[in-house]
Amino acid sequence: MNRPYGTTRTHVAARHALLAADGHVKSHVPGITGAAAVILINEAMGAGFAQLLVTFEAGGRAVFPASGVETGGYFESGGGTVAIGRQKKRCPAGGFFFAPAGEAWAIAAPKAGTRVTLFQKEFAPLAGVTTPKAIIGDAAKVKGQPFLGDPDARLQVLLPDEPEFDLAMNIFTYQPGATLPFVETHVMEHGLLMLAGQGVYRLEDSWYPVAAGDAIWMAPFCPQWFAAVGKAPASYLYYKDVNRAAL
Ligand code: UGY
Ligand code: MN
Repeated sequence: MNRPYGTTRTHVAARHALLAADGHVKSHVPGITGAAAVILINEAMGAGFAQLLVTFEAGGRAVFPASGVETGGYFESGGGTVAIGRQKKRCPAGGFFFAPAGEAWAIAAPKAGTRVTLFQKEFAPLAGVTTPKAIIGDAAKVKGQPFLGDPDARLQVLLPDEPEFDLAMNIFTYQPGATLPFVETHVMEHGLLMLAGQGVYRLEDSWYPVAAGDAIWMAPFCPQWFAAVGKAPASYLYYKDVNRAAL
């Protein structure tokens, strides 16, 4: 949609942000070549994690050495080969992966135009608990469960909800008219990408119209609520920090 000069739906507040695609600006990210990489959310915004959108050209690559950072990735479209340590698999659209801290990982041989969202965070080890393992999977094989009993709001939990994982990556799909059942306020932070459809997102005391392609940051304790609006289902991919002590 063409917007009048000087306007955008993008809004960056102290504890939440809506980032519409019309404002995207590429960054050079070490390790990513042959691709347009946009850093949508990171510490400079006030977040405890980073969210990147990478659009690959044919022959593009992402090559990251082992470090203290863990990465969750999701192929929104296209496809590519993911290698984590000794695991290697072709991911189609809907493919996802988790590369734990301490393991090198790469995306190679992407189809031209492949869009991948990356969530990255410093791993927080938990005393007495083993470190999480690498995962390469396909969201099409993860069944959506009714959220708090609502069959019209379904949640796909892509990574195991086990104490070793401090990062969750989920897909929420709402039938038209379905909503989050209440205004959530929680310590966990979110980074989100609208994958399909449209709706209204409440963030703190503001309500935003949102649609596929929008990204959202919700700081810890940001009151949040969503209603799917329109004739087609709405879905979003989101990040959440999980399974760690309060203090
Ligand atoms: O997992 C969640 O906290 C999820 N219900 N939040 C959200 O969709 N904004
Ligand atoms: Mn939430």
